[in-house]
Amino acid sequence: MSDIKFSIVLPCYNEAENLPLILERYASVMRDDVKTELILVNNGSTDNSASVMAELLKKEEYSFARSVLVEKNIGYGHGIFTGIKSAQGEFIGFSHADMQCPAEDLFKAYDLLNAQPDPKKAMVKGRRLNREIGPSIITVGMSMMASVVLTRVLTDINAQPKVFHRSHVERMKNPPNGFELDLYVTYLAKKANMNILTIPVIFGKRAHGVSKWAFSFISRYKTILAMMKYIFKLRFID
Ligand SMILES: Nc1nc2c(ncn2[C@@H]2O[C@H](COP(=O)(O)OP(=O)(O)O)[C@@H](O)[C@H]2O)c(=O)[nH]1
Ligand SMILES: [Mg+2]
Repeated sequence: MSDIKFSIVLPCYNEAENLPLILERYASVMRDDVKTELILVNNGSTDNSASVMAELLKKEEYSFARSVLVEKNIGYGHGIFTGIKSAQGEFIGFSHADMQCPAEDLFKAYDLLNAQPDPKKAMVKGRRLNREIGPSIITVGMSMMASVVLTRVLTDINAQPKVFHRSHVERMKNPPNGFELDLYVTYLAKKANMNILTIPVIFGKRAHGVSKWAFSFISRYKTILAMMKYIFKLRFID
C-alpha cells in the first residue's frame, strides 16, 4: 500500500487549453494533511494535450500530478475507469476537466466522507445549485426515470465530484464506457446500501472550448437516448 490518501481522477478529452488552469487550481487546493495524487487521463485526445501535459508535468510545483494515456478514445466512462484502476489512494474521487467544477469541491467531499463513522459505507457527490431550466428538466426527468426503473431514489446523477473509498471499486465489475458511468457508480452505492451524501456545488462555465457531447442537437439526443437505454440495461446486469 502507498501512503497516498486521496486520488483525484480527471478525464481529459481534448482539453489542452484547460490543462494549465486545471493544474494551477488543483495546486492551490493541495493540502499537507492529505497526501493526494492528481491523475490526468489523456482520454485519446486528438489535440496537443499530450505535449501540453508533458510540459506541465515537468514542473516541480506540479509533482502531485501524473498522467495516464488512453491511446484511442472509447468514451468518458472508459477514461475515468482507466484512471481509477491506476489510483493508489485509499479514497478516490473524480470530476471534470473543463473547470466547470471547482477544485476545492473534491476536498469538501473528501472531508465529509472522512467525517462519517464508517467512510466505506458512504459516498459523496455534488448537488448542483445553479441549473438553467432546460438542462435541469432533462436532469430531473432522467433521475425520475432511473429512480423508477431501478427502484432506488437517484438525483442529479451527473453532478460532480464523486468521492468514495477504494473498496467501492471492487463492486464495479461491468463499468460502462460512456457518460453512464456516473449513474453506474451511484447506483452500485445505493444497491450496497451505502449512504449517499451530497455537497452543494456550482457548475461554472467551461473555461475554454465547447462541450464534447452537447455541441449539437443530434449528439445531445444520442447521448440522452443512450443513457435511457442504459438505465434499463442496468436493471439486469449488476
Ligand atoms: N464527451 C466526452 N467527454 C469526455 C471524454 N473523456 C473525457 N471527457 C471529459 O468529460 C468532461 C465533461 O465533458 P463535457 O463535454 O464538458 O460535458 P458537459 O459539461 O456535460 O457539456 C470534460 O472534462 C471532458 O474533457 C469523452 O470520451 N467524451
Ligand atoms: Mg463540461
